[in-house]
This record gives sequence, structure tokens and C-alpha cells, in this order.
Amino acid sequence: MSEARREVATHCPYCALQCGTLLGRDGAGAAVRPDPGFPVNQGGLCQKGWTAPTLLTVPDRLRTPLVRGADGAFTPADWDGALDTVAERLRRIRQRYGPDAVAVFGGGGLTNEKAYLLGKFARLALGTSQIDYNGRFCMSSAAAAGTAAFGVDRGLPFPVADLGRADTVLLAGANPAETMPPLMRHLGRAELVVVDPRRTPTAERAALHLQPVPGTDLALALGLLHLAVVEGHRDPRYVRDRTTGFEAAWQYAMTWWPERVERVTGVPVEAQRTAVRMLADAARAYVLTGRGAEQHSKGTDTVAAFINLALALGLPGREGSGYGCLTGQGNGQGGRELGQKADQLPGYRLIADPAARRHIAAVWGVDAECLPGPGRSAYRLLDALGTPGGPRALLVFGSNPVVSAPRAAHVAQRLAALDLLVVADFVPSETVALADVVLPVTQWAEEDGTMTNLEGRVLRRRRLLDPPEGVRGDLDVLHGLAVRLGEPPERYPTAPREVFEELRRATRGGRADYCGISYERLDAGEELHWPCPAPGHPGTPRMFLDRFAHQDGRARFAAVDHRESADAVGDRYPLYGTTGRVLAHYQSGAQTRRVPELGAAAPQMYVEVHPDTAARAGLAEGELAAVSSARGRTVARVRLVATMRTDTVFLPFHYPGTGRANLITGDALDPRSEMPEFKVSAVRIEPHPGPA
Ligand SMILES: Nc1nc2c(c(=O)[nH]1)N[C@H]1C(S)=C(S)[C@@H](COP(=O)(O)OP(=O)(O)OC[C@H]3O[C@@H](n4cnc5c(=O)[nH]c(N)nc54)[C@H](O)[C@@H]3O)O[C@H]1N2
Ligand SMILES: Nc1nc2c(c(=O)[nH]1)N[C@H]1C(S)=C(S)[C@@H](COP(=O)(O)OP(=O)(O)OC[C@H]3O[C@@H](n4cnc5c(=O)[nH]c(N)nc54)[C@H](O)[C@@H]3O)O[C@H]1N2
Ligand code: SF4
Ligand SMILES: [Mo]
Repeated sequence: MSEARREVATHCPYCALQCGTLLGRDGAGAAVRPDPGFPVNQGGLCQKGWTAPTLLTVPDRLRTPLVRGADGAFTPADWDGALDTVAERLRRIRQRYGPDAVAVFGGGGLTNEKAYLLGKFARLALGTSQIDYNGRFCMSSAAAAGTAAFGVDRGLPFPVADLGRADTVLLAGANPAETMPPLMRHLGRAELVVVDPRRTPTAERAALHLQPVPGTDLALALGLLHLAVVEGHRDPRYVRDRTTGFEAAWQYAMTWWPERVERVTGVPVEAQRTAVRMLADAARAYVLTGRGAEQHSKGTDTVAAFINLALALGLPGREGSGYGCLTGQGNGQGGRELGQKADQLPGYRLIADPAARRHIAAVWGVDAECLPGPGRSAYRLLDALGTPGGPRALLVFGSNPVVSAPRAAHVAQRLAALDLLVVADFVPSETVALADVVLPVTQWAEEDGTMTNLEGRVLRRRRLLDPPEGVRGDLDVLHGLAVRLGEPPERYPTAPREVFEELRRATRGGRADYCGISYERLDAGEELHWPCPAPGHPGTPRMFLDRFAHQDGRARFAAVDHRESADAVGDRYPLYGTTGRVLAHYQSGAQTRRVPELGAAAPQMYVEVHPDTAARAGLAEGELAAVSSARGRTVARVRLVATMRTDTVFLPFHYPGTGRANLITGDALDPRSEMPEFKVSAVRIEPHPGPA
């Protein structure tokens, strides 16, 4: 790295907006400023983005491999020693129990190159089917519904900047004012319809806020479709020429007349009517979903119902209108199409599809027969750890499931039951604390690679700094392990560019085709959205303008009906407990809790409660409450919020220990996406007698 290069154009390490930043040296560390030329953030950054460099030099950064000794304590090790230990123990476990006894858990924050190599490493070097990743907890319901409707799933099938010309945008279960603040710059012109049980900062900016009972969006979306049809807003030409399946979908929506919807959701009939009119009267309108609508045991059907509404109004695939899902993690999009998902191979290919297997096997230089089949999805995988017939070893790259997985106390027990837990991370997360071997890896500013943002735009992450001594890149770690497991070294390149060149070939002809994208084109400043099937191809910022990706070119309505959440509120647990995010913290908080400014902005676990609900429970502002469900309890400070529904409490999931929101969440999964029900638990709130 030349010292002369004082500033590089790169992207924020956190969320899927991937704000453009200029990263420069600042003493021993680095400083960022927004890249004014990048159209997605238009010169904006949130608090997390501004403070991201702090984590590069945080005092407890992992700087040496650690191996747990017989006494239970971590001992620093050199890299050769640590990798030898891991390889030797993996080999023994595999010999004794077979290849599926070793599992891999990846992350949507990994670069495309890392996600691709991790999937290849699992299938070839380990020969295991047992790989999945935290994106299962994030995007999977929208991905399943989007694929079924459109034939392919790209978070936003249009550039973010298109939202800037919208007249109406419906946001179902998304709070971008806190989760993607610079996105709000594009939503300044539009009238917003926000569907959220809480009056969030996003809802404050809305022309219309619908405040449903948690877990009832499916009924609401069916009701909005009902009204759109009976009030004559359906676009009959579009429905006839560009879609199939309306009649079957209508059989359900027909029965969701507005009064019935009001009874189930609590959203007044008049507000339903206004929402439909605002969408139907707009020349340009968008329907967007976030985790609030998706993280349910009926998340896939809920997204499908919102897509049905968008299709009836003729929005998807029309310039200036559409449906999209707001992707979450930095590489939430790329992470889900490059082969770290249990049922997928690179290019969004299905691992059970013989043609897909042949194509990938040829790129990898192996026989298709030696590729394993589909494995367990994320929660099922975690739940099976250390059980008879389940994995005995787990390698974690880019997730902190002790805090972020549902039913977290149970998941921590499963992790503790393993023969071997290996975690690659750059900070001592709560999952690192349970590991047998810890591998310290590089961070964004110390590495090259690519990320794919929420609009399918492929971006360059660029290296400015040399990693601290003792720290290696994830690609080096995978290479080192693979070679020790007897793989040919050239099969696991350590240079990101080389991995990308292979990844291009692997995705060729797949649904997410990166074949025409190269570091050269990206570095020359080209704006490239996949699919980009050839080197001369301009990429595809707007999808579906002529046809959808199904063979007949048509989008599919889905025949879906409402159903209850898995957890029923009742005498014992009378309230809806829902969970989500706050501005200052990111995910499990492993990173942002270490940044002093962010820690100070949101220092400790709290629960948002309506004053009447709190009073009934004998609780006042600032007091400690125990929030319990059938799974367990979490301890949180009461924050009185007058705009809350009286039947609902809200818990952020960024905090560790006894304040983990996931101590109360359960293991109900969506039958199609296997998304956990993070957004609805039946809970009770009461004073917590002791210290937190
Ligand atoms: N500050 C911050 N930003 C982030 C992240 C972060 O951790 N912190 N994470 C990134 C990632 S990975 C993701 S996935 C995105 C998520 O971004 P969002 O989807 O915006 O985030 P959430 O807070 O999980 O959920 C959004 C809203 O859903 C509401 N909600 C809860 N239950 C329901 C329900 O039943 N129906 C409806 N309609 N709404 C409901 C919550 O009140 C919440 O305001 O954010 C990304 N950006
Ligand atoms: N109750 C509740 N639970 C939730 C949610 C919710 O809304 N409510 N949301 C869910 C969602 S949408 C998500 S996305 C998950 C996220 O939850 P997690 O998967 O736990 O995500 P992070 O906290 O980002 O954890 C990433 C870890 O990997 C490390 N890391 C970051 N980049 C890299 C890298 O390049 N290489 C390696 N080796 N390590 C890296 C970080 O330091 C951190 O420790 O949480 C889910 N859990
Ligand atoms: S909005 Fe997302 S990408 Fe942009 S600065 Fe904040 S965390 Fe980073
Ligand atoms: Mo996410």
C-alpha cells in the first residue's frame, strides 16, 4: 500500500445502503467523510457511518488467534498453530461422524468474494451440506415472495434515486429514518403511508400512519387489495397482459372487507380507504416492505400480499413505480446469491437443480456428484448443534448468534454443546466468548472486495490501511484451512480480484449474473447493477420493464390468506412484544457498543411502553422491568412512550446478557422462508426486583 494514497473511495461497513465514503488517514487511524458523488447517500451519512473508523483501533480489537486450553481459558496462539489445531480437530470430527458433522454459519456483511469462497469451502473442503447464514433472519421472506412473484429476487429492482420522483410510497414495517437515514433524502417529495405499530421517526414524517396490531399486516394487505378492487383502482390491462393468478388471489382478498380488516388489525376503515386512494391516485407509486412485515411465521405470505396489491395497481415493472424490499445488511443482497445459503449455489442457483450443479462443478473443477445437497436453514442448524445426528463443529464468519438468534438462551446452550466452535471476528463478541478457537480478521478499511447494495449495485470496497500485525483476511483463513484439509491451494485464491474473476464465471447464466462486471469496470467508475451478463453489457438498474423473470414473462399473484401469529396473547402473556432497531446501534451491537459516541447515545437496554400499560403493571419511567414470554425473560429500563399501542411493547435487540431481546423470542418459523417470528411474542411486563 503506497503511503502516498491518502484517501480512497469506499463504502460504509454497516447497512445495505452502503453509503459512499472517502476514507483518509488521520494520525494512526482513519477518518471518513461522505462521498458527495455517490447518488445513494447524496452526501449524507448516519452516526454509525461517521464513527465507523473508531472500531479499527478499538482497545479490545482481536489481534492474535486464541485457543481455549484445558483449563478453559484462552491462550494466544500463532496462526500456524491455531489453523493446525482447527484442521486437526475438524478432521477427527469428520472421520468419526461424517462430513455433515461440521457446519458453517456465514453473514450478510461478508463481501461477495468472502461469501462465495465460504460456500465453496463448505461444499468442497468440508464436503458438508450444513451451511447457512444470518440473512435467513433478515431477507428470506421477501426473497421467497419476490422469487415466486417475479421469478427473481433483487431487493429494489430499481435505483434508490428513482424514489425521489415518487408521489406516494407505502412503507410496510420499515423505519428508514433510523435504519437508513440518508434514504429519507429520497423520500422528501413523496407522501408516505407508514404501516408500523409504533409511531417511529419515519411515521412522524408520514402523511398517513397506519398503526396495526403486530402480526396483522397480512390481513391489512388483503384488505387494501380488496378496497383497490372494489373501488375500481385495479389496472385491468396490466393484470391481463403482465400477470397470472389474480382470480385465485382474489378468492381470499374478496373476504377481507374493510370492517373485518379493522376488527383484526385495528386500522380504521377510513384510513384503509385513504391509503388505497393515495397509492391509486399517484402517478408514481411504490410499495416497500421492511423487517416489520417480514419477520413473522407468515412473513412470506405477508410480502406476497403486499406484492399482490402492487400488481393489482400495475406498479411493478413500470418506470417510476414498483415494489421493493429494503435489504438490511451491508451485503445482504450479494450475500444471498453467492452460495452461503443452505439451498443455493452461486448466481442464485438452486443446489438441488442438476444443471446448476453441473455448471458450478465445472467452474470448481470437480464432479457434480461430489457436491452435497441442501442443508438445514439457519435456526434449524443452530438448534441441531451438538444433538445426536446434528453438527459437532461450527465455524462462524460474520454473525453473533448468541445475541441475534431467536430463542437465544437455547441457541447459546446448543453452541456450548459443540465439540468445536471456531469464530472469525475482529472484536470479542458474545459468540467469540463461547469459542474454542478465535481467528482475528481484517476490517473493511484494511481490505479490498465488492459488496452489492440494496439496489443490486455492485460496489468496490477499497483498502486504505494495512491490517494490524497478527490479523489476517477471511480469504486467507479459508485458504489456510482448506490447504490443511488436503485441498489444492489454487482452489482458494486469497486475492479478492482473483476470487471475483472466478465468481463471475460461476454466476454466468444464473439469475444473479455478475459475468460482465469486473474490478476494471468498477474502478473506471461504471455504475453496474446485476444482471450484467457480458463485458459490454451496461448492467440492469431497472428490472422487469419489458418482462418479469418467469419463463412466460408474467408476474404471479399469490393466493394467500391471513393467519394468526404463532404465540397467542392471553391471560398469562397479555401483550405483544415486538423487536427492532435504534439509530445508534447495529445488529447484535458487537461493533457499535464499542464506539463511545454510539454507546453514549443508546447506553442500555430499554423497553418502550405506553404510560397506561406501565401504570397497570406498577412501573414508572426509568424503572427496571422484567419482560417475560413462554421462553424466558429479559430485563430492561422502562421508557414511557405515549404514542405506543397499549397492547404492545417494543424491545431493541442490540444488547447482550440479561438484556437480550432474543431471550423472549421463539422458534416459530415461516414454512417457506424459515424466517423466525422476531416481530411477535406474547409477553408480560412487571417490575424487576433486583439489579439488571
Ligand atoms: N440503526 C440501524 N440500522 C440498521 C440496522 C441496525 O441494526 N441498526 N440493521 C440493518 C439491517 S440488517 C436491517 S434488516 C434493516 C432493518 O430495517 P427495518 O426493517 O427498518 O428495521 P426494524 O427496526 O427491524 O423494523 C422496522 C419496524 O417494524 C416495526 N414492526 C414491528 N412489528 C411489526 C409488525 O407486526 N408489522 C409492521 N408493519 N411493523 C412492525 C417496528 O416497530 C420497526 O419500527 O436495518 C439495517 N439498518
Ligand atoms: N429480536 C430480533 N432479532 C433479530 C432481528 C430483529 O429484528 N429482532 N433482526 C435479525 C436480522 S435482520 C439480522 S441481519 C441479524 C443480524 O445479527 P448478527 O448476525 O449477529 O449480525 P452482527 O451483529 O452484524 O454480527 C456480525 C458479527 O460479525 C463480525 N463481522 C463483521 N464483518 C465481518 C467480516 O467481514 N468477517 C468476519 N469474520 N466477521 C465480521 C462483527 O464484528 C460481528 O461480531 O439479527 C437478526 N436478529
Ligand atoms: S445509512 Fe447505513 S451505510 Fe449509510 S452511513 Fe448509516 S449505517 Fe452506513
Ligand atoms: Mo438484517
